[in-house]
Amino acid sequence: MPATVIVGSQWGDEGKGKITDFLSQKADYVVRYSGGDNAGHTLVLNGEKLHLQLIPSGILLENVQNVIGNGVVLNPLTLFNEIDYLKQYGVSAKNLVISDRAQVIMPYHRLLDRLQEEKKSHKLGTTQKGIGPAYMDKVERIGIRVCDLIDPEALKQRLKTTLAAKNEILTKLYDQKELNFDHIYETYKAFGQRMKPMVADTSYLINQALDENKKVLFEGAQGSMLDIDQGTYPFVTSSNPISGGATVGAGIGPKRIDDVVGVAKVYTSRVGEGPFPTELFDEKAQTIREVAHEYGVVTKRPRRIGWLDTVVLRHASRISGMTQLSLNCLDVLTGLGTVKIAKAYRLDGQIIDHYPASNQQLDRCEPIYEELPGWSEDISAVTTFDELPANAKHYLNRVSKLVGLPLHTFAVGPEREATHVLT
Ligand code: 2SA
Ligand code: MG
Repeated sequence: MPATVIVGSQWGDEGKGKITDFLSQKADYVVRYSGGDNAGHTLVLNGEKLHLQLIPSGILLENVQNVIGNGVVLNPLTLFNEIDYLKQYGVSAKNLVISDRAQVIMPYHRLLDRLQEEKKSHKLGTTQKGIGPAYMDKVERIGIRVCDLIDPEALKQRLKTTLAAKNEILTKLYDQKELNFDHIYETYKAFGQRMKPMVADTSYLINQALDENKKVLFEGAQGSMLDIDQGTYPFVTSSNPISGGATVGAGIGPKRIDDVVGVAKVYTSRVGEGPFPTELFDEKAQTIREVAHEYGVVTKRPRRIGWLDTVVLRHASRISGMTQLSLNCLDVLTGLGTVKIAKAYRLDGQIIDHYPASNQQLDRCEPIYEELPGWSEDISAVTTFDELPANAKHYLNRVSKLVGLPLHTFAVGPEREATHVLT
């Protein structure tokens, strides 16, 4: 696996951080390529849970070079908070490099994210981290990049123009007070100077590493169904979490990628608004939410829960060219009784096996389920596929068949050690 992309196959929180952490034991580089501190990656270190929002999940391993790529929108405040947080656990951030081309999340982005959400009649349920507004500035070409942040003169010039435009919006559209230039400038200039030793042309570094046959993992954030192009628009994030996002967001050519690992939970969760055909509202959903602690890492919101949807998984596999599947949280289904998998939808009397673009059509889609017998044996100590109860094996095989991807790993708990590779 010289270059492997790890992609969420659902609406985020599939356990990508754990798979990245697991695979990064053999990796030389771990690269974040999209999103920002809206991601919530949970890692387990010596039995203790660690939460990261921005720093790549390979940071727990000393020999791994961690990279924040150009496709990321970076909040310096979160970066330094996480560096200090990791220090408390004895983890050093000396192996972290930041792209000089990454966009910086500024205070007005956070503010505008909240104000925009408050004003909307149909809320998106964003994480309010300023992600959308920062990507808007990138596309509008008024963003501040890391290379500007570390250069006081460039920062002054860029901030002057952009802040004037933002203040106009804040005062005229939202009835807010103007933000003070000097305060932002001084704070962000200081951030830039602290960040400077970590900044590099990361595309150059990654390509060089690949030339030397080093193993590079590209760590996806959010999930395929939150992709700005291929997800449940407009209920999506503002970046491309899919594998194509790794080429753009890390500065590598598409032919560089060898494997694309799709990560999914054996059920579905979603946080925020938007379509969710297999959503459950009964006590099974409640049980799953409590057993698996399905609450947002960043916002603490309870996540919506539903059955596994292989229409979603096939869509995700197709748009990212997935080569293998990693299935997490098998233990969560233990003792639930009969389990269901959606294999197609019924739309206006027709059976369809692909995910429609139109939200109006999605509202009319009814999942067609396959019911499978459950299992009640405790599987938390299982280490090989063969040791699993027959019904659990059958379930995994069925998912793999319906999605059309070989199963790469399955996990029976949140720890790194609870993830097992199929041989
Ligand atoms: P945003 O903030 O602009 O990216 O929000 C747009 C939509 O994307 C969803 N989104 C997420 N969904 C699942 N997990 C995410 N990360 C955190 C986590 C979220 C949290 O790991 O739990 O703590 O709530 C994530 N980030 C963005 C978001 O809910 C909107 O639907
Ligand atoms: Mg998450």
